[in-house]
Amino acid sequence: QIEKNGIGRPKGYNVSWHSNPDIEKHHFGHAHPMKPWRLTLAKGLIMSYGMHAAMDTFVSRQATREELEDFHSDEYLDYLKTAKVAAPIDDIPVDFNLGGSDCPIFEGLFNYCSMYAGASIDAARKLCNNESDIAINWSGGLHHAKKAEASGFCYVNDIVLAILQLLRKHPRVLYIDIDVHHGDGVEEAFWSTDRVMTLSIHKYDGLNFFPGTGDLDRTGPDSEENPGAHHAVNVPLADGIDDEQYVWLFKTIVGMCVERFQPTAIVLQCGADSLAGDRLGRFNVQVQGHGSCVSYCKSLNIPLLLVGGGGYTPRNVARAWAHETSIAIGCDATLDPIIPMHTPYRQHFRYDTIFPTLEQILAGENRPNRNPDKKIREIIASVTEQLRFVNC
Ligand code: TV1
Ligand code: CA
Ligand code: ZN
Repeated sequence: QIEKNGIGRPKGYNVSWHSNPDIEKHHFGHAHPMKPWRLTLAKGLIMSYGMHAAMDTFVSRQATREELEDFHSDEYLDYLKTAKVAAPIDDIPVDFNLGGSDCPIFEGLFNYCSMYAGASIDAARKLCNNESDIAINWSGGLHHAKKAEASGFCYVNDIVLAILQLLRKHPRVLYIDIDVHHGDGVEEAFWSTDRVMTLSIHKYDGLNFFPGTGDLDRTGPDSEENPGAHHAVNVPLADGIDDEQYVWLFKTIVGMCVERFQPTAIVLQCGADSLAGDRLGRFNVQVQGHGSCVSYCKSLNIPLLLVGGGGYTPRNVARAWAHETSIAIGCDATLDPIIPMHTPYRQHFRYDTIFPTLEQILAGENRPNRNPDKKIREIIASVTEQLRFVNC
């Protein structure tokens, strides 16, 4: 293989980047928080640092109907494919939960869904073939979609489809979800198997915050006869958690899950709505802390699939996913934190660094930390107890 130029790509360590500019052009509609355009911003930043030269880059393709049917029902896919754009009617129940304000029907919807799913499937296959050590799809990570239902801005569950690919080669897959929302769709899909352990860290208030599930005692099916028992790990948090607590919690819990479950592949959903200053999120995690979760997973030396997810303040989404790309390829220590002058849309970043201070990010807004250390220790104790029942 031709030696790549640029930024110190270690020999024999392959990172693949799966994306397609077609995905970025779709619009969910006026005022909708999900903006596929954030992927353009992230890609511009990744490329202005020259990071694409250190990866195998692939223009992803649409998932085939057959591939989508690995998880989704025929009737749902038919409807998704033929659904016509109509005037939005807020919060009126609609077929397959399509067409409301969260999951609108927009121009090119089916194309959008099959493209981001195709990228995650391709990425998973690269890991199965041992052609990549880390595979990345920032357009994926849409963790709420169900077998026959759209939910929370997600229509097709690319994560479930990717994990199903990994399970062809891998006996055990660990799914980790750092999006601020509960990864309910992935959890539900693998609820009854002991070949996938799901771990989601999220805001949970038992009531209002979407999707309203993911309490600590939701650990899997109740029956001990069911192989999925104890294989769902949920970490509910309150507003304002900071880097120090989040990274401590992440490393402790992921470390324990890896030790007990011995995964042979890991999927990390890097939802960037857990960052401070997110339009929908409630945490005070910074780009550095978010990235530490990626570093930790990389350090385990287990095939790793990185997908995107939520993230509703585009400049911070781009910062996080560019930083995490640099961690994947191992050039993070050499990146200049000052955003390169020739970066497209550079003015959108507001501050010219990848790592703005918390004060800069919050711009006067105050979000007190409602997570006492004692509460974090209780969560760790509870998960420790749960994992005693996991044996592989
Ligand atoms: C159109 C225009 C849609 C403005 C949706 C925030 C909007 C939201 C909008 C919104 C919004 C949600 C609910 C309420 C359930 C509904 C990608 C009873 C300012 C992975 C999905 C959150 C998160 C859905 C997705 C949530 C992900 N929050 N403005 N909608 N109904 N939906 O609460 O996990 O990040 O907010
Ligand atoms: Ca989560
Ligand atoms: Zn989210």
